Amino acid sequence: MKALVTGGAGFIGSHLVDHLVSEGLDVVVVDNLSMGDLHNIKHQDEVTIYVEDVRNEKFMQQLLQEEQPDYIYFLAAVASVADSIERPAETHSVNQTAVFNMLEYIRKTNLPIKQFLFTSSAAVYGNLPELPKKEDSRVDPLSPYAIDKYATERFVLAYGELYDLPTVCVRFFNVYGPGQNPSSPYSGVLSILTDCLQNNKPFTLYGDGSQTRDFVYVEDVIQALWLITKSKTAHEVFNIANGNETSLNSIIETYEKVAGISLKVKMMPGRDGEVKRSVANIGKLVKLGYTTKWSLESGLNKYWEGA
Ligand code: UD2
Repeated sequence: MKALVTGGAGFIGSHLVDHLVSEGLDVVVVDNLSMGDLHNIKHQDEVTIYVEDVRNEKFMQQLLQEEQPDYIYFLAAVASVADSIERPAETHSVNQTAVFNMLEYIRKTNLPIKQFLFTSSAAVYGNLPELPKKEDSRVDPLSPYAIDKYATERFVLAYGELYDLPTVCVRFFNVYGPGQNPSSPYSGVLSILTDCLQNNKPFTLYGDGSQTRDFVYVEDVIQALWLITKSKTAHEVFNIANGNETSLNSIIETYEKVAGISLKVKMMPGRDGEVKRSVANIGKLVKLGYTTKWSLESGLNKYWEGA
């Protein structure tokens, strides 16, 4: 069995690649290294790696023909709400057009895939008051990022239904853990907090810290992705999260305790397009056998030990 992972050198992608290798799959990675780093992949010498952009349509078509993957995990993305507001056209070309082009090629060539998994985001739910978010909760995408993710989900699911392709979508909530790049202001808040605590840098807090998120440790995310693949699920959407709502203030406090360091905080106004509260109902994933192995505290401890 062969798996193609786009964005396979990125934070979540590289953990997935290592897991797929350990499950005995042949793994092919495409990554333009815009945020990713090949060193993230532990099993580098057992993986076929292409440093390319998923927007290179010719290249992607040739790759699919030559490699004939059974599983495709589409993780390549401009993975930030704030970044999508700065660069909406570029975000769109990666987060929607590149995925669409691949689906279209699979359809036209009848490529015999076993599962096409698209990674969407909790951003699609926006700021509607119903909590926790279920996969069939109303959506209200507020940013170019969220709109692209939601529209692409619809393409992925419609292609699945209309052309009988085994497609599935997942909505990541706030994933954290080793390998998350802290270098961009759009990086995950926990990678930035880790960098600040480690290097005695001031942390910029956007808003008053009362915004909430559902933080999930990357190993649990990989568990979820692999369960979805093993279950041969198609035409479905799954939340991938921990199922707990935590405010930014509370995560800062917990992380300060874990690290035994007190953080210097600089306050800034909240970011545009931001979601105020976010927490998932993970019941659908639990039905597939998902159990969260990492609480926020144990996940942060593990992350801090390895940092
Ligand atoms: C996450 C995802 C994004 C999208 C979104 C869906 C990451 C990196 N991004 O965005 O791709 O799926 O969820 O809702 O996982 N913050 C600070 N200071 C900082 C950085 C962040 O205060 O230096 C705040 C930020 O304004 C936000 C919270 O921390 O309120 C979490 O920020 P984030 O960038 O980690 O994730 P989020 O939820 O904006």
